[in-house]
Amino acid sequence: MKFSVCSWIFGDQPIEQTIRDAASMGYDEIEVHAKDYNWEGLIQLADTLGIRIRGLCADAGWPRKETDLSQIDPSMRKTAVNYFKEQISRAYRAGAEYMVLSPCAPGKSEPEGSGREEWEAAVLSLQEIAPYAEERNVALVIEPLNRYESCIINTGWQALVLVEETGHPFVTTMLDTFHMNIEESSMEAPFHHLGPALSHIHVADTNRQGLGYGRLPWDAIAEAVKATGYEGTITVECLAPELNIFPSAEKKASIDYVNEYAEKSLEKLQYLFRS
Ligand code: LER
Ligand code: MN
Repeated sequence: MKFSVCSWIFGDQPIEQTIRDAASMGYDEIEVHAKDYNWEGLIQLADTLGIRIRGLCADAGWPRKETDLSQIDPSMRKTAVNYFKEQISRAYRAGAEYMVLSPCAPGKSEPEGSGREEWEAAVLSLQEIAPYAEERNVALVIEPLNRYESCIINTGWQALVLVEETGHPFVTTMLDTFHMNIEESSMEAPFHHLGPALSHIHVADTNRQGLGYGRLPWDAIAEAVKATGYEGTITVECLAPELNIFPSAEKKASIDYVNEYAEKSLEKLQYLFRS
């Protein structure tokens, strides 16, 4: 099992600093946001520090329609398909093996069409970008997001149906414990249900803080993951608490929270999976 951390949780901190910090914390890998970076330079830096950029996380978000593969407007959907081809090119230039993405632009919680239309548009778009990803050896990992972030795929089961309908070996799926806590009726069953179709995992606690800072049953989750035989990467994706409007004795910057969660979550993962 490899452990990694998402770069986007560190906000506007320079990516080079984030790679250095993740390496010194002891992470095996870093999942980098698919921004317009100098990828050759980042690969070199990561190599020097002994950390690997094995995957990217797509740079997309509502209301940027050009980043929405579930667009029911055909010409806008075409723009989104081209946008994602560029995202895949970035993954290729980064030497990444996978890219996490949601075919419904994150934050699009209401469909513009019937919902079914968005689903069909998403399948078409994935079928169009999958061969492009295959040529570049980048697996597309569909992430189910909670209802406030996606209007078409909220659960592992729905993601699996979408993957099956898309029918391309380079389109796979994953689970994120933060979204699971909102949408799934069990924190264990989806791991068993996806089984070999599970190709990635994101982790954060109930409040999206570090592992152990909320109420998720980490021992049971780890047992479920082990039982599937999953041996891929687990990526930490935790966020700082919302800004508190009440005066507090403790004035701590968001980046300090994120660094603390990233460190403590890695310790927890090592304890759960390696001890
Ligand atoms: C968004 O909530 C999320 O979980 C990310 O992995 C995708 O941007
Ligand atoms: Mn996630």
